[in-house]
Amino acid sequence: MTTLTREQVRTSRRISLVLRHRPESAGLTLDANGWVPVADLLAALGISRAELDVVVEHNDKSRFAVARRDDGTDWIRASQGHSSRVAVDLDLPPADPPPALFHGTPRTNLESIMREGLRPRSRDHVHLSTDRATALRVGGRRSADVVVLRVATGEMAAAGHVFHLSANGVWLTSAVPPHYLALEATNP
Ligand code: HQG
Repeated sequence: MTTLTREQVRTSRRISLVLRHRPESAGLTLDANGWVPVADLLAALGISRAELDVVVEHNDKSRFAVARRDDGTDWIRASQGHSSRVAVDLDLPPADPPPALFHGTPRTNLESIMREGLRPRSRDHVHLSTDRATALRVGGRRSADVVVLRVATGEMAAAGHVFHLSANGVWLTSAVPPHYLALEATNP
């Protein structure tokens, strides 16, 4: 994968902000499922289609999806990570999770999480990773002292909790009650 230049990373962050959290900051409105016309995004950000395509294609987590509609127009959305205040329905089908998934978080959150479970906080969903290394990286965005929790997703699904798999491989669910959580050893 090509590494993005600093300018391209800046553009990618701006697109994340607009498509997940603050569309109004660019004068845009997302449709009910989080999509905006590519042409509108380009105009709002003052970038070319070629510049956008590089950022979409080489994004380290494939955060954005582009889809062509029947009328020939291209639309773009963030595949996950939206703020709840933007009220986006990703319209993903329920999916059967693997028996266990992982969540990385700063150690300072541990006590509260073990007491009240994982909550989506300002986002629409709790985000779960398929492997410990990814969970460590996610938690590591915020702290050097990260813990990884193992989530008994198989048991949760059996108990009726609903899961979705985003287009870029992140597992999403509404909340995780504490009794499905176990602290993982952090060393590989
Ligand atoms: C914590 C990145 C105390 C939770 C990643 C996390 C991910 C609690 C923080 C995506 C808690 C929320 C999301 C409780 C949850 N008590 N703390 N009861 N429940 N927390 O950023 O999962 O780079 O909303 O552990 O790859 O860290 O943006 O969630 O630390 O997929 O594309 O509250 O963001 O993707 O933080 O990360 P976030 P997250 P991008």
